[in-house]
Amino acid sequence: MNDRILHPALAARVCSAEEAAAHIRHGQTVAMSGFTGAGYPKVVPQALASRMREAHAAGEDFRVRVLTGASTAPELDGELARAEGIQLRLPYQSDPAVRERINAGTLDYIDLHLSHVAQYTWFGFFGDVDVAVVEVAAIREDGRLVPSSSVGNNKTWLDQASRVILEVNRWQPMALDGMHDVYYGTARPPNRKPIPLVQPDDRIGERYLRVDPDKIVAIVETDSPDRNTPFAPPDEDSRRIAGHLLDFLDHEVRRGRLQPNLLPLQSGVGNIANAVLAGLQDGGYRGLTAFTEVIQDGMLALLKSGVLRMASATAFSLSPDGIDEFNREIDFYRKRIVLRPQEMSNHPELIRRLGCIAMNGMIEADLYGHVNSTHVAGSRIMNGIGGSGDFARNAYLSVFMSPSTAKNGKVSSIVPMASHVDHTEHDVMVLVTEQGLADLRGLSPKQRAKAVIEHCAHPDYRPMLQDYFDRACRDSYGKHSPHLLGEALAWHQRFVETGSMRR
Ligand code: 0RQ
Repeated sequence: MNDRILHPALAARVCSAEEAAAHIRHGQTVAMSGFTGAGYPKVVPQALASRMREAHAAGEDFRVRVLTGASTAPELDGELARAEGIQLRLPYQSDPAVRERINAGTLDYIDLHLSHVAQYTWFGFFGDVDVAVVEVAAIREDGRLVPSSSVGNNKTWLDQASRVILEVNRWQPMALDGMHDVYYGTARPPNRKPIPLVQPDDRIGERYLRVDPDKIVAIVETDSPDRNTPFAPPDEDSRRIAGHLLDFLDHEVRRGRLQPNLLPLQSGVGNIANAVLAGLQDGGYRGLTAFTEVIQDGMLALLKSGVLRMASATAFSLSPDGIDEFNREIDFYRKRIVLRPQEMSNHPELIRRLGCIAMNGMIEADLYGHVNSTHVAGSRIMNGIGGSGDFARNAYLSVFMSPSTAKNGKVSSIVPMASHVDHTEHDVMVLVTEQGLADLRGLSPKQRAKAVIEHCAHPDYRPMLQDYFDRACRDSYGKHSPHLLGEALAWHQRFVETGSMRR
């Protein structure tokens, strides 16, 4: 008896990855599990990529529309992109091969708020979902599924797809069982009811994913690890950014605008986010909570020390060392971590009601506080908006962070006018660079510009920005958010043409 596939009729549907991939055809919409490098299918996408290469060699077109939770890993995004097999991709991606093709104009990409993906699918905005390919830890006797290391949009994929392929991954620890909270109370308007989640640790749903067994056409057994890149130790800039932010949080507690154990934290991924988490370790806080998207290494350490009481997310995003630590101490973490569908982890109404502190990275910010998280020089996509917009617009405090320069100082992350706007001036409260922190709350546009130039801009660019702002205040068409349009865009065009924003 297979201890991971306990449903007798389903055990008979076990097959090879190649046989499973044969259920997918050109032009179909294929919804896959995966959120960061966690819980994505490991072998069916590779078998699909091989079939695509064979079809292309025979002169046939074979491309599919790929929907996921968020970014995945090379075995999924990388393989399918290199096989020229992705016609359209949504929502978040971070794979170099996918990014290259999007920016070359050969792969269509839709960047959208992560909380929107599930409901847009039920609303029919993306058309029919033909096949779901979902990784799970196990199939129970009753046919329900034990989710693996990410939940993402799996509930929606299993519900909406006409056919389902499951990968049962033996590498995923069975001790994950009990960590998930899959809420099935969602409905389409006008029949929606309030979501009964009041604290970040509340469990409001079910432990397992439901699926109609009749839709399952193939089950593939795997034993492959999740793949997330290890974090670099925080560099000097990240540590300084973290320091400014932690001083600000202390200040907010002293002013009585935050309680001593803060409010639920949301943290993006990456070097700076990790440095902020590392800084919290020594910040004197206890009993904090996180209501966020991903559990990264830094959060495990905070849970271990008791700085963090619990964390709610939709996925893990752990380095190999983090995975080892998690597996070693899984019983400890299981009591303190809840994994939810991303429509819940990123739900705007929950984020607003819980009062999250949102801390995300950015590519650039402009003088008035508009933030660009996604496009270099207004046209070249980096990753995508991810959950940053779900959180920024609805948070109690929305913070965006970046080093003040990029590309070895040739580019200023503070610009006169953002070359692309993901988060408007209405959604951005605090900007932080290694130079300092600009608290934009309650400031008019011109007051914001002064604070951003003074506190966030790099000294090499401060005079250029001040000069621009002074002349804009004098010559701008309107004096509410003064701009010299041609000149503002010329900063970005200079970078495109010379690789530098310097004059
Ligand atoms: O490019 O790798 O080619 O050198 O952007 O920049 O400094 O390594 O920073 O990894 O934190 O990423 C906004 C992209 C920052 C990320 C962004 C170039 C820079 C480098 C990466 P290279 P860094 P990070 C939760 C929330 C949106 C999603 C989000 C992101 C590369 O934070 O994707 O917040 N955010 N999700 O050189 C030109 C500039 C630049 C620049 C940076 N001003 N001009 N290039 N770069 N600034 C997570 C999820 O939703 C899953």
